[in-house]
Amino acid sequence: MQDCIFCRIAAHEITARVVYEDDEVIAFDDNSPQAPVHTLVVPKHHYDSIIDDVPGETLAAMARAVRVVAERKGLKDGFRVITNTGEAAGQTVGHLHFHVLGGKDLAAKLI
Ligand code: IU
Repeated sequence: MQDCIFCRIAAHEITARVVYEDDEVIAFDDNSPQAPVHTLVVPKHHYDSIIDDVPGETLAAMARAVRVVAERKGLKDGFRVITNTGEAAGQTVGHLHFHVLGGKDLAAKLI
């Protein structure tokens, strides 16, 4: 989708700090980090959110990318993965993405 910012990042039309990339997904640092590590895992194909018709292969590729991001960011003590779904949940970019958050103690509260 030409007007989708994450499609444009995936196509390298817009610069981002890429942490990991393969044929299916790209992972890059959030430009407004909410934790010391805040990386987004994004499928290259456009899906609106997790409740779009997302193939299992794509979800598996995203899960693999989460693991690589955690390794590359040194998140050995744990981290959080979230995907906001819909405006009421705070989804501001309408392209499926997982937030990988870590680098500080997240155990005290869920959100
Ligand atoms: P959300 O769950 O849809 O609200 O998450 C969108 C995230 O994308 C949010 O954390 C933004 O800071 C982040 N982001 C970005 O990293 N680069 C961008 O160009 C834009 C948003 I627009």
